[in-house]
Amino acid sequence: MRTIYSDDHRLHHGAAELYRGQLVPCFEMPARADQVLDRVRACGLGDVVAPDRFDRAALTRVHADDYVAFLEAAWAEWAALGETGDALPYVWPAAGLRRDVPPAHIDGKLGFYSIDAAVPITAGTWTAVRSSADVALTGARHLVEGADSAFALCRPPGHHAGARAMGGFCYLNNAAIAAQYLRDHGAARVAVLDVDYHHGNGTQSIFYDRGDVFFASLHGDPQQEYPFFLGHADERGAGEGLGANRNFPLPWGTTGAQYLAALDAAIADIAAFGPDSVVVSLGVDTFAEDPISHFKLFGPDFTAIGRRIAGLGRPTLFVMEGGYAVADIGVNVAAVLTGFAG
Ligand code: 5XA
Ligand code: ZN
Repeated sequence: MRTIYSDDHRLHHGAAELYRGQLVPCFEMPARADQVLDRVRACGLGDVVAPDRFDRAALTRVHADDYVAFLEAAWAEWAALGETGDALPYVWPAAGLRRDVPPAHIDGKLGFYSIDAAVPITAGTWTAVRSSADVALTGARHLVEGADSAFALCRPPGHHAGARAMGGFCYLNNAAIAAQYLRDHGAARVAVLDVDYHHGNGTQSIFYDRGDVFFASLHGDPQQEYPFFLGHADERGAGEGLGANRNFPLPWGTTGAQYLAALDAAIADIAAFGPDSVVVSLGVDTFAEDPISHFKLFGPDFTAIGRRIAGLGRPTLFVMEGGYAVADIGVNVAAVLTGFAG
């Protein structure tokens, strides 16, 4: 299996995030991708290749044009204020406030185009974000060209980013962009399977009313876990997408066996949908020692996840999402990929 990777990810390194009332170093850091790359190389998974460059139009197939324009210009607008630290939102158009008038000031734009404050924008963020999407698109192109699998080592991650909002360390939704690319290049039906610890709210919302892209997610129950406001079991899709969305909210403390039972159900749904290709939002923050998560998965469980996904027998693109136990992230990601590759 080929890995697609770009050093550009290093250009994005937020200084701090708000976590339980304190400013702490960002959990989402460059060392994560370095660890994964090292392990992928060490285990001989396959070639590591650089991404191709794709047109902006590939991004606006799933993201609103004004949102992409905001991301492109955000750092310049922030720096024009004389600021040198990270740009962060601090005010949001919640219930009772107007959403129909996008603000002109960067402080207002940051809140208008975000769901939370876990999205620092630095001088290099847009370059890294754009490259991360190119990494996913290149992986999708490999599938279109006949590969049976590819690993897009994306950073920053993407599954919390909606059509018009960033959040949870995510700016562009790499998995959704890749799924749309597959749809646009011959796949009539695509399934996105999200095995990150957190619900992929962005991916769900992008495809919620579509019957051509099935979305299944296993995640911490939003009653007790981020992103809190999406990811319940009764969200089954809308309109033409009714029945093409499946959530498996799981409680804190979920073990490998419990997780794999839910995964079997998700995979059965995907098999019944009959996708031409599968995109996996691959987060390993389900690991028992992850610092911000509460599941109890260990190494063999990750191998089992890969094996079960392989059982679908479909061309599969793995897209890197979360995982913050930095010393173990590479081993856990490699376990999924080698489990898949057999
Ligand atoms: O998959 N999403 C994440 O790992 C980020 C969660 C951010 C919580 N503040
Ligand atoms: Zn996550």
